[in-house]
Amino acid sequence: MYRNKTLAIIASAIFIVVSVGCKNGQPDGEGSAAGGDSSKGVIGFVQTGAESDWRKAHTVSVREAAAAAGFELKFADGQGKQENQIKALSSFVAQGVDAIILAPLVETGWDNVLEKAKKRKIPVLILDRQVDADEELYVTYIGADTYNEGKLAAEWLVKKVDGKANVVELQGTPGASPTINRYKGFREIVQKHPGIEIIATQSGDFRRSKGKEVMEALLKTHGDKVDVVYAHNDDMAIGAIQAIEDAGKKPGDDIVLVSIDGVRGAFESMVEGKLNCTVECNPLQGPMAIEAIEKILAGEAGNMPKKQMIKDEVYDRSTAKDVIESRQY
Ligand code: GYE
Repeated sequence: MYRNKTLAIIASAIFIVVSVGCKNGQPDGEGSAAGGDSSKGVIGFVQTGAESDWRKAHTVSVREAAAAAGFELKFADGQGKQENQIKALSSFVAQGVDAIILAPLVETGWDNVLEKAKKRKIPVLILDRQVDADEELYVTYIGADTYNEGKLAAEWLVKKVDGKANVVELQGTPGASPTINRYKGFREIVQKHPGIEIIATQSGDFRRSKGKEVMEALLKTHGDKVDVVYAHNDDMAIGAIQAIEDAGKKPGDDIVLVSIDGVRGAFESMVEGKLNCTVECNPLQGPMAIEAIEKILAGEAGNMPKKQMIKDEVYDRSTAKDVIESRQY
């Protein structure tokens, strides 16, 4: 009897742990709740992963804004795979959440799953990265003008190197809209300056470790020919800085580095003199996204523009020290 009772207590303890760890019968990372109550409604948020410091700040911003507004937020971590994101989105549709926020890993391949949401009349807001899909399938897109960020990085560089340099480029995740846009925007400016040559371009997947790895290989192949690193995000630039130092060179002086995001690590690197410039890309998109969801749920989706862009600034070594304390991410 005593033994049975003990077993029953152990069994119910295991049940509680399992049910807390797998809310709604889903494994962690594919739909775990993140606080807030559901009085206002339930939002399913499908995130790309946690590839960079920018991404971590983005996740926190959305979670906090949802909680502050009184929504329950169900969070799905795509872990860098589109198939995970598609599964999570389908599952949110099946659960009948009130609205979905999708930060799409790549641009294409969303039509089918967005159709499912539309059929169930669940509004979808595309956040941060863009989709290449029929505009009728989502309510609005909110994010940064990543094409312009590529242009701003190039304009800063042209001035810095006086129109003459060999550049190596560290691209973001292949097929992601900021990768495509930062690639194209940079070239729009650079092609007007024949003295600037992009001698190599390779993906570092927006990750610090991959940025370092790719930079090591590029330095082996191109050696002293490399004058400039253009990285599609700060994390890859920080990885490249390590590779440059390991190769016995001085980042920021022997090799100029320009990147995008404006995360704290980039400001620290600029203060140390190792990164030359970062173009801001604001990840604090939660308040804007949640405000839009509130409007959509209040029946005001019809008046909403299809694209809402956030404005960015350029920072370089000369201003880093003065602004670092005021940075929020
Ligand atoms: O630049 C990078 C992140 O989609 C704009 O994704 C975003 C990019 C950001 O991982 O750091």
